[in-house]
Amino acid sequence: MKIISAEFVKSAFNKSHWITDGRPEIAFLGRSNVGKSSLLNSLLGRKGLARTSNTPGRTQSINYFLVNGLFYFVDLPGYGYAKVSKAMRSDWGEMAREYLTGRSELVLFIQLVDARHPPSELDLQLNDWLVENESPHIVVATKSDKLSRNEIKKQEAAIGEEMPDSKIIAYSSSTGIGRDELWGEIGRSLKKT
Ligand SMILES: Nc1nc2c(ncn2[C@@H]2O[C@H](COP(=O)(O)OP(=O)(O)OP(=O)(O)O)[C@@H](O)[C@H]2O)c(=O)[nH]1
Ligand SMILES: [Mg+2]
Repeated sequence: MKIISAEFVKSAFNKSHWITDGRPEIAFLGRSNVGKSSLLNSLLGRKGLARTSNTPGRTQSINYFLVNGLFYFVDLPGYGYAKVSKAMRSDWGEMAREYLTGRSELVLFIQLVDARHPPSELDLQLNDWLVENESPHIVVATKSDKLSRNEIKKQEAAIGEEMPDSKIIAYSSSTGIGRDELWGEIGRSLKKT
């Protein structure tokens, strides 16, 4: 897809801030620090559009980015960041659940996992949830620039064994591996709307 425009629209801290113009949405989900905001920037070819950081928990709100005036990329806060308080962790659960179940605008869920490690318990829970709800989704194994080609193959197979009902794409926001393939999937999901 040719990116003609990509702009940050707003941050939502509660339901009353959610966007209501009905444009289709693509959501980025995954544990804190896995690389959601980086993936979004990499797909759009705009380095600093979504804020990224080495500090887990950078993205605390639901952030909307309008692409080509046609659809939204939705950057969600990460889960599983141990250092935030218990209350904040359950807030994530509630806010995410509410968002993920209540949005007919969502045409594709992009679940990120770290290509270097086996999926965590929370990764598997989210994946189960996506599969059970028959939510259109893709699993993106990111940071694969940290692995050799052989290791990528191995990890893809290992993740595939744990998430047998999901398509898996190896990705790197640093090198752009997997970018064309992922755009293909995004394009297809938008055509269905
Ligand atoms: N080498 C490498 N580093 C990456 C990649 N993607 C993200 N990173 C790094 O990982 C760190 C976290 O990236 P973010 O994009 O901020 O992660 P996030 O999932 O948005 O994190 P939260 O907003 O805290 O949930 C940053 O230091 C990024 O530079 C990648 O594909 N390769
Ligand atoms: Mg982020």
